[in-house]
Amino acid sequence: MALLFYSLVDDPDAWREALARELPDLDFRVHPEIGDPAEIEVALVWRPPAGLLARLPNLRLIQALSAGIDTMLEDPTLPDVPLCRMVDESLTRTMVEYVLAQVLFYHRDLDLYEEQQRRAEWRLVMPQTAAARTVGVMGLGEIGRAIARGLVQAGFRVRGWSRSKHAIEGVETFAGEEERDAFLAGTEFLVCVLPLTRETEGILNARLFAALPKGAVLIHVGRGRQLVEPDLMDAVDRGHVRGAVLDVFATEPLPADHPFWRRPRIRVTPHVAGYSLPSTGARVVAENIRRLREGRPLLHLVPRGRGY
Ligand code: NDP
Ligand code: OXD
Repeated sequence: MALLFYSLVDDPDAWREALARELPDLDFRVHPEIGDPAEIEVALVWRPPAGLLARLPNLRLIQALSAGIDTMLEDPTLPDVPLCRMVDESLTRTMVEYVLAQVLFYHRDLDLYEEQQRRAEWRLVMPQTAAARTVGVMGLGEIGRAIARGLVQAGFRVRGWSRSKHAIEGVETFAGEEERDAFLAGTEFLVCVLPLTRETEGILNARLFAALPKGAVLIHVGRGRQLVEPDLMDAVDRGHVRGAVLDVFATEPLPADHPFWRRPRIRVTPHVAGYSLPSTGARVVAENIRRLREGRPLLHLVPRGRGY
């Protein structure tokens, strides 16, 4: 069986080695060295260019290297074969670490001290306890639930919002449009870990920022097009939003002349919040290939109509 690997961010050699340990007979081909397209049955991909997968006439499985599959679903030529997301312990763990690091950064007022340092200003701010802070997580899926649990363990008051209602120990949960403003009203630190869909595109907008308490912080690790960029800059400039850390952008890489790079109180990271290590991710991919071969149900199959 031949597999086609396409990614501009993942290391093909590391994935080849990790998959060879699981499936020694797998014919691992790295784009653009496809060979005979008719031999490719599995595509292991991160944001493949539109049209690439349609060139594989015998494709049986599209396995994403990512949790988000939004760009693939936007490809009108995407073959009608099973599409599976990445759900992997290293991806989840790195996301939890990233969000915890950012929440702790603002919780311990490190943004204020960065600004004070620029003015050589020595001024102490009494720290709050974590228990006095409320962190709200938008999206309670594989990753959002783990983030919420990690925040509970770190001592924060945690609430979460999703499409359907969830029960998570120690987390106050909200669901749907009707409960969104109630969720936002009590949220000091807002974490967005939603998938990009028609419903979530542009969700981080002026109306949402206005529903947050003054001085709220945004930690955005979902998808760039969920954010209405001018609305965030306006909310930050007015001081309604204290600061934002953005890991995802409508255009990636973020262009060098984009205002976010130099905007006070907006921090940028290059889509690094989460990543799937080949050592753990390959086990997930190999399991799905075994299931495909044996005709068993696939893991993390994306329902096409749902969009995530
Ligand atoms: P899941 O599909 O497991 O979870 C998605 C969650 O979002 C679910 O709780 C779902 O609700 C909720 N949701 C979807 N649509 C809506 C809506 N309209 N209103 C309210 N809630 C909604 O995804 P993951 O947790 O695995 O990943 C989430 C996203 O995180 C990815 O799609 C990707 O965009 C982003 N990501 C970013 C990374 C980075 O490095 N920055 C790395 C990994 C992921 P319900 O539970 O009711 O279905
Ligand atoms: C993902 C991502 O969705 O890396 O996994 O953004």
